[in-house]
Amino acid sequence: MSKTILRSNCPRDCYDGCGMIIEVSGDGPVRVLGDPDHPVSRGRLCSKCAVAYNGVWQDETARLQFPLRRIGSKGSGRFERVSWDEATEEIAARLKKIVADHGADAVLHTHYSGTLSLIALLFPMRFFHRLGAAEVDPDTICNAAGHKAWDLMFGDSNTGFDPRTADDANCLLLWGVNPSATGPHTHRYWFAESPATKVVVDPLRTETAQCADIHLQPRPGTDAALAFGLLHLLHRAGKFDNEFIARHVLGADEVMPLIERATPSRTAALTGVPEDLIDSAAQAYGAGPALLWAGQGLQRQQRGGNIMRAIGLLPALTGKIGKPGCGFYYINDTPSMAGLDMAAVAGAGLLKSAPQSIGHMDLAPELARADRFRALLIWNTNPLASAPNQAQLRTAMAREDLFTVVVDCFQTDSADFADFILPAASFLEFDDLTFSYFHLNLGVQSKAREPLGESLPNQEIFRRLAAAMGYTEPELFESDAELMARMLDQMGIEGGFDALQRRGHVSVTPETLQLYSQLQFKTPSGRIEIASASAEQLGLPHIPNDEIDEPAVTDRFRLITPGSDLRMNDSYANDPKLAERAGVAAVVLHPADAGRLQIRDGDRVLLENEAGALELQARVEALALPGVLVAYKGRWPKLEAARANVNTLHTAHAADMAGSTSVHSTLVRLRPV
Ligand SMILES: Nc1nc2c(c(=O)[nH]1)N[C@H]1C(S)=C(S)[C@@H](COP(=O)(O)OP(=O)(O)OC[C@H]3O[C@@H](n4cnc5c(=O)[nH]c(N)nc54)[C@H](O)[C@@H]3O)O[C@H]1N2
Ligand SMILES: Nc1nc2c(c(=O)[nH]1)N[C@H]1C(S)=C(S)[C@@H](COP(=O)(O)OP(=O)(O)OC[C@H]3O[C@@H](n4cnc5c(=O)[nH]c(N)nc54)[C@H](O)[C@@H]3O)O[C@H]1N2
Ligand code: SF4
Ligand SMILES: [Mo]
Repeated sequence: MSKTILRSNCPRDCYDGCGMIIEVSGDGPVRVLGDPDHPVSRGRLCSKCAVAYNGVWQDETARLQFPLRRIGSKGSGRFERVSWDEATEEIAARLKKIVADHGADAVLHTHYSGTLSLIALLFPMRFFHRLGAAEVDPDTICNAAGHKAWDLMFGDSNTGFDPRTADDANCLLLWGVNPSATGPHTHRYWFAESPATKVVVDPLRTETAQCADIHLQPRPGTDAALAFGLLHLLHRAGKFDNEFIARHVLGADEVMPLIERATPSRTAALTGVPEDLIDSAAQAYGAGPALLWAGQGLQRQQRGGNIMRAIGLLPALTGKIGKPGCGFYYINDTPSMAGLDMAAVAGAGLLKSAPQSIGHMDLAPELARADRFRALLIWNTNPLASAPNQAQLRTAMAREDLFTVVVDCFQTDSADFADFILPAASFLEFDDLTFSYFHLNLGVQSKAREPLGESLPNQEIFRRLAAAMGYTEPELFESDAELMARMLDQMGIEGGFDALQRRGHVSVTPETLQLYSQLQFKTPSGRIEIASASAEQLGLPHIPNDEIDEPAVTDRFRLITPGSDLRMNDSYANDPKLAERAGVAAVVLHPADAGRLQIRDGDRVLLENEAGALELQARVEALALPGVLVAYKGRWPKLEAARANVNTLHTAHAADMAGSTSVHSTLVRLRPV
């Protein structure tokens, strides 16, 4: 049979945004490979997608294929097949009654980044805007504290540096980010191949840390003190840019006393990082053009916002901004940088008033209340795996009077609690556009096969729901073709979809962008605001400070639960090959702690705190410092013997800014079983 080759791009929530080629022969399964012409991925997919895209994503027994209506008790996973018309009509009838009886904000929806392909990500928002539903503030599960901190300081946290400017950098400083797992091609090529001096700050000896010239391994939550320690040495070495500070920075003098007291010995005592390493890192960062990459993992701390402000002082006071090889990065909102009006794609005009919003840290208790939310719509996310307070959330979602609809490609734990499950088509089954939030690339997503069973792309599902609700606004029914044409036009991509499909991807600009070269900042003063009146108005400190988290007391461990190279958040847990590779759920503990507690590799141990308890297998390894435990996120509770994952231990304490998660500050007790 003849084979067609299509170019496409990976729409997962990942720094890389890899190019793919898809071999299509006939109507059935397709073969998904890396695109050799893609500059980031250079012909390879990561190990998880190479398996899962040719595995569970195309497995008819694993994928949801038909709309389903619950017949068992909530959580039992028993459903019957219904038609799309039955499903959408019944859902609409229930929602209309709830809106009539209790108001539109009795309907809550929660969504995140299950797919980042632009239409499937944004179009469903039109439905919720029209409805006036309450929303779970999406970023509070991931990166809201960091956004808030740098919005206050730099006026923008969605524009960083252009990674291509690394060619001009002397130093790459990666702080609380682990691309060896979370952006594997960026790790392997952009980072590992760079001739710049590489500095990594991470309490774990990750592969990225191992590949660095200098690895600073602080106690978790002490990063602000470490930043001030580096600033102390940079100042002493005459590396502050006083002219830059005078013109573009507000409040530098106010942090000087903190910088002066941050001597190497004090910093070493607070952070656990040896003085000579602090000195080497300061020299590397001070030596010339340098890039600072602040991870999303970094700010998932009880003081995550302050930490982000403190490390933002490095470029601000050394003036390493707006010049080749200089800059700071948290997220690049690449589509907006290319000119896309994201708010318009999301139908912001349909909103009659600002929707009610709650944070993820409050989801479980808010859903537990019978008098607040009567309906819950879940799409592009799997909260029963990813959200805090798992046990309480499960109990709340079992509420018979909480009308629940889940839109997903797979029957997740969350889906088991639905009254209706609506099957979503996968990225292999419809055309769309993709982007990378690190590299400034936009890509095509190509339909390579028909949707499995009766599954439909998110956007079509919400068109049908809008029709069933009796809505008539044309925006709710705009076709993919119309949307696509306008999006390509706004982003200046010439030749339309077909031309993009032939090329696979485009860069926002052919030449390296020098971001912030105008040295204009979207803060109230137009300068970098170290001292921030806006922060004060929010009840936050006027300036960043050097405070650290208390070291965990002897019987408590700090539990870090970062991304694994075998999972994409909570996706792929149901791929048999990846599940086999991941093995049983484990917790890594330091040999010194293991010795003290007489725990051996392979022993069963119990982790416990006020949110819950979880039994795991001990792995004894010097991955983290003593007192720090590591267990990877990304398991489906329903596939575990304990019917729970690490978020059973996630206590939902909010970080210091934006009500965001502080999951890497979780404290637990540990004992042998
Ligand atoms: N302990 C701990 N917990 C964490 C974190 C941590 O570091 N530690 N990290 C947090 C972070 S950063 C995040 S972003 C969250 C992520 O948590 P989730 O949003 O729950 O994780 P994803 O795996 O991205 O899940 C998205 C769901 O979307 C589905 N999906 C994929 N494509 C489509 C589609 O086209 N349409 C629809 N409708 N669904 C689709 C997938 O099948 C999957 O079930 O987890 C958070 N939870
Ligand atoms: N393979 C894979 N890739 C992914 C994901 C995945 O689950 N799997 N998730 C995607 C998503 S949604 C996101 S948000 C990104 C996140 O990707 P990253 O920004 O890399 O975030 P994490 O993996 O949570 O954590 C990064 C590092 O922060 C470190 N860290 C924890 N506490 C501290 C601290 O106190 N100080 C310092 N300096 N470091 C600390 C952790 O040890 C970890 O190595 O990755 C995306 N890519
Ligand atoms: S998840 Fe990331 S590394 Fe894996 S194929 Fe997709 S973009 Fe590439
Ligand atoms: Mo995330």
